Amino acid sequence: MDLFKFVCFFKSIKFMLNIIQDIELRIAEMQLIEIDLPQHDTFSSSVGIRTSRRALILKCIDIDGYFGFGECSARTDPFYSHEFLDACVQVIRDFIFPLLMRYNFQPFSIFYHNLERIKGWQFAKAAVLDAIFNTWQAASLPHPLSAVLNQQQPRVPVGISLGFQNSLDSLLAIVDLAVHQGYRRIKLKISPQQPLEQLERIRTSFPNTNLLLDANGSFSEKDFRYFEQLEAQGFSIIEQPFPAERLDLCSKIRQIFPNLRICLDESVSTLGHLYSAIQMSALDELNIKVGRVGGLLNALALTEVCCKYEIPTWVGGMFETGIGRTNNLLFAAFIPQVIAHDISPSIRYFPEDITAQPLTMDENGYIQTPKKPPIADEAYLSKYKVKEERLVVHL
Ligand code: OSB
Ligand code: MG
Repeated sequence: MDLFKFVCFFKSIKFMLNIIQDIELRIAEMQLIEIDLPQHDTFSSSVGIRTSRRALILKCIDIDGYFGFGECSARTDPFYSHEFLDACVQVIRDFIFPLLMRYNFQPFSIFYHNLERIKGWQFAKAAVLDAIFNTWQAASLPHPLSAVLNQQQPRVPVGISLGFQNSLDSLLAIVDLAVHQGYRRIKLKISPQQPLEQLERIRTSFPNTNLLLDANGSFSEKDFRYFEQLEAQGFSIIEQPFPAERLDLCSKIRQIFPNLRICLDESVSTLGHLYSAIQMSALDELNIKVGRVGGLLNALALTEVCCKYEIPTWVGGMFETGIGRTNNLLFAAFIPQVIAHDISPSIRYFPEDITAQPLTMDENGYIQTPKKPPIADEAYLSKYKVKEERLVVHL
């Protein structure tokens, strides 16, 4: 399909790393603010059901008083990945923050290198790094994205991810609404229990809509018949059909059903995972979530590899608040030739978002690229705050 033709404009991240590696860390405090933000709707997928978003917002303050925000986008349970919010708080408090204190007032690269000693915990690391980078930007120091040579796009094309619905009628209705709102792609959560006739009805009712199916790893080798039917119905892409580590099954269905593209999500949280998936011919596309892959620098490195291998990539979401979504948008604005990123406007998720300026989408399915990193509205933060912990550097 022509739409998937991908042109690579990405320039080496080595240039960017050179610029930021010598920036000295000057951290005075890291605040861990847990909020519970009511959602508009219940969101249901193979991963679980949720009516409010418990989120962890990080505020990093430097010794001159400049500050920046990051969001830890892990869920509160270990049903998407092993990481969950309370455990991330513990990892940040007991392991990442002590490293920060130890390597404070030294070049960033020393801290970043030592961060590798902590195995995994990508969501926790990503949140800390985002907060640090945004603090640099506030202090007029280079942000990793300001040092990337790609052109920043003025607006970002977006799509919506829709959870399970109780009936075919309500599924048809919400897809219709999303199409009319202008979303450039509709992602539907699926599982082996979902009747294929329902998906066929959606496919034939919206013949010109970009539809993506996301299974969150819920299928197994017993379900190959299901994929045969999806391919026959004209579906062209499925996200994370099998559990994260079953790249073997992804390779297999790519051989059996060449018209069904495989997009990976949960399978790839490191560069090593991506290289393994490429070697096994297990993917056609990659959904990059900055949190899942351990932060912006890894996300850029993965983007670069995908460009090299001509694997289309786009930015995924975890139902973030305006903080995480603004950070995601700023990253997405540097990826060219994308059909849509999984980043919806604030109104889709929460009646009240915690950023001062809610993110809005135009009728063509674009969100304007934010001018600056996100700032949380302190009044909203305290309104929805359930817990707060301050980690202070002893100067
Ligand atoms: O698999 O992409 C996923 C949300 C939580 C956990 C996993 C996923 C998702 C989404 C939401 O699909 C996308 C969004 O933030 O709009
Ligand atoms: Mg997914």
